[in-house]
Amino acid sequence: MSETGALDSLLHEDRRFPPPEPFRRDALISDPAIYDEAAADPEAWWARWAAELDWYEPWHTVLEWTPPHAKWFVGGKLNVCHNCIDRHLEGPRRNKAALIWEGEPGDTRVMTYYGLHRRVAKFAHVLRNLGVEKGDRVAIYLPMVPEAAIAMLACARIGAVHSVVFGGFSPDSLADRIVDAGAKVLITADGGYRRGTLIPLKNNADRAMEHTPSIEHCIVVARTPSTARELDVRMSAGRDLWYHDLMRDIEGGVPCEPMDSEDNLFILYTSGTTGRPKGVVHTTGGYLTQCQATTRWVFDLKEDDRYWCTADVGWITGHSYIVYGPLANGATVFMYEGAPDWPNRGRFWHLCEKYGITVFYTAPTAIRAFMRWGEEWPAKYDLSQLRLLGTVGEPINPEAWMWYHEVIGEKRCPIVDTWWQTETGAIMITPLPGVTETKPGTATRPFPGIEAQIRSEAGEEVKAGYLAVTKPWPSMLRTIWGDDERFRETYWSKWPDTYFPGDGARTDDDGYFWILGRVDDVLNVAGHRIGTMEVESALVDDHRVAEAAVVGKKHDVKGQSIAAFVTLKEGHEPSTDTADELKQHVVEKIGAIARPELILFTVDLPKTRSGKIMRRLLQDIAEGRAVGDTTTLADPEVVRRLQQRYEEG
Ligand code: 6R9
Repeated sequence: MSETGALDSLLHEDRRFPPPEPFRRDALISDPAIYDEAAADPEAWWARWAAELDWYEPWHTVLEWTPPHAKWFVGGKLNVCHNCIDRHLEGPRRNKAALIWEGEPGDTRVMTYYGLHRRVAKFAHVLRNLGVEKGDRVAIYLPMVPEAAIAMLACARIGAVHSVVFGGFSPDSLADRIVDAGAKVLITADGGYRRGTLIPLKNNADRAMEHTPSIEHCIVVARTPSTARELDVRMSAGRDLWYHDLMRDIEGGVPCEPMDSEDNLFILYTSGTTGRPKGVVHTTGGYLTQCQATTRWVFDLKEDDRYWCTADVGWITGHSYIVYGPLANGATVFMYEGAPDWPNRGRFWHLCEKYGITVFYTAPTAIRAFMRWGEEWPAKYDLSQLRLLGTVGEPINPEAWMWYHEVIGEKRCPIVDTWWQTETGAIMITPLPGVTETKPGTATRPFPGIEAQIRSEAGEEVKAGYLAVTKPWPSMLRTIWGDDERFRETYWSKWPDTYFPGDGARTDDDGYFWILGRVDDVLNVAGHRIGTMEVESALVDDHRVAEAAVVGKKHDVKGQSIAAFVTLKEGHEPSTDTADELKQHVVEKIGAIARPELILFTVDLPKTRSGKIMRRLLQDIAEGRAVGDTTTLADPEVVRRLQQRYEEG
């Protein structure tokens, strides 16, 4: 189907799903009046949410807005760890499961709020003894084990700023992030499991630490059996310390550090349009307020739910919807270490049955993989405990939505398609499951208290154009770590005082938002954000490559895959081996998530007369479409040759 054909059919999607009556009856929110109430005075509205947290000192001003810088709950003091753990200890949640965890090999752990508190308070003490002070940065490079959450919360407890780096990133990517943040301590593990093999995290960390002078200590969690000799873990005396030794030797925990509402909570790196990832900075009071509010209402979270978000804690979804949002609500969070297809393609559904999961939050790319694996896998398991389903990370195509609704939700569960970003910190556009009539493929409406529009380049409100967030919101990023200019330039320069998220969108007759995907040079591969320039830099880093241009290519399961057009330097010949080596080079430079699926060698790249590579044309070629307007090209012949090569395979 042509691009416009696909769009038309999307916008004529007229299947509608009002909240199922039994769900609506029990939902926390079922009255649409809530939208008007919030819109009437968004600041007062958010202040009511903030008041649900424990504060050591109240704020004097809800919002100070000096665009593009916002401060929320100014003057207030609180601690995120206290709000996620300590305050639940008074009362029945003390013995409630906070974290239920299963490792890929099938090992399990359960931590009550009491047990989580004890570990976090002790580990916070460990960090402090190692000289970590309020405001210091701590890098976390862990698999999906409870210690990842423990480490994040321990940082929050003492006011250290964590920077979690996804365990799939390469040593180079880890080193770049550590250097940029100036982290003092690195927390990692000997290894982690992925589809039955061990990922050598400590070895990766060692390679990274060759380039990170700021690191004073590396704390290593023993995740794998001591018999896993293949990992060959080496501990450098003085620098490297085992987590279990430190925890055994420490006596007692430390109390929570009262933090200013605007003190930094964490940095999380994400891809942008340049080769260098940006450290998105989130602060304390506003972030936790919006995490708590959205987790409770979007997921209709109740005391006895078993909640599972399948993201990795290395991404924002893991930060806000595995750790901070659910724990702030005193929920029971299920956490799983491994892949959905190990040891077989029924693993997730087995886990849903085994743990009685009631609320399940995953990504469209996973849903498309499940569809492809077939209905027989979920059919083997009892999914009757599920009552609400969510998606995040990329637009969900209506077919995948319908499959999710029918096969996993058994037509009983509302689906919340949630649009948001690393930068927004928490959910922004989403149905409220007891209120909103959903349609497959749309994230529907802004959450109460959030204001968004679709705008033209010139800033007029239009039916199709760019998504814009028109009012500040509590969990918004405050800046880019060490680069406020880039913060202004990237998000606030398109229109005055308005946030530009980088997504295209359309609206329909109901005023619903249909998010169409990135309009900048950022790819979305299996829900992971990857900058085209990052991949291009990794490619030209190979001594044979003269120039590279990277584009996204439609992919049935991943949404997009990476296609790279590469010109080689004089004296190097294109070959399948070279293509494979270049793919591997990208994996080593960035990580497996950035592996190009296709490398096409070319003697020239299509450029404008001013020398800009025309990625749009390359994307047309990669996706096998008729090539668009070539009149601005310096040499239209280049495109013809490329297309020919592409068709020859
Ligand atoms: C939370 C997260 C953000 C980008 C965002 C957009 C895409 C996320 C979406 C969606 C359509 C949704 N995106 N959710 N597109 N519908 N429900 O994914 O953060 O990794 O920073 O990615 O993902 O393009 O701009 P992040």
